[in-house]
Amino acid sequence: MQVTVGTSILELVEGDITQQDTDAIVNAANEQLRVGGGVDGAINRAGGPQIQEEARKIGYCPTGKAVITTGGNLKARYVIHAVGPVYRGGHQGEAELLASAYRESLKLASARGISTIAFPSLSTGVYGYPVKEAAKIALKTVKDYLKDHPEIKLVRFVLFGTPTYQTFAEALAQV
Ligand code: AR6
Repeated sequence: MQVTVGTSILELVEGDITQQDTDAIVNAANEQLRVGGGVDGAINRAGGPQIQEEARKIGYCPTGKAVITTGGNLKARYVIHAVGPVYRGGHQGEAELLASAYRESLKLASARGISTIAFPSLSTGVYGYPVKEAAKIALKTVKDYLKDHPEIKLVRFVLFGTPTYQTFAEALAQV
């Protein structure tokens, strides 16, 4: 599923983010930038140890922010490590922190001349954010950014499994 925002494309696909050929893929990281499970584990396994070596040198990334490393052996040249919030019921600033994690990743892409980028659904695995709410925030934040930043030509959400894909597809129809 695809929509255009200005001159850019916003796309939803079901699949595995480690296989994407965008300039950058985004990792759902933790503040310590230590390899965990979920999409983080998959990206580090597929990309090799260089990613973690660079991440270790950076050392820390606060929730709502993002840092960038090599893509190692991945098709993508870069991995942007975004730290989404742990969901604690929705009244601890989670929505703004989730939006910020997407926005900061996009800002980093713009600054580095990255024009195509793939995101997973940040915070909706181990960090427990309800997918329906997270999808609306993710899509609105990306759409708003693309309106002002035509240098980003493609944002692809790579959703793991049909239920997550469907939830994003429904949210895209609403935002
Ligand atoms: N491609 C795309 N999406 C994936 C893949 C994949 N290969 N594998 C899993 N997902 P999570 P979080 C989906 O838990 O909630 C780690 O331990 C998954 O189904 O990876 O932000 C980190 O180190 C879900 O929809 O990230 C942190 O400590 C989405 O990716 C913590 O988990 C995000 O799930 C971050 O938790």
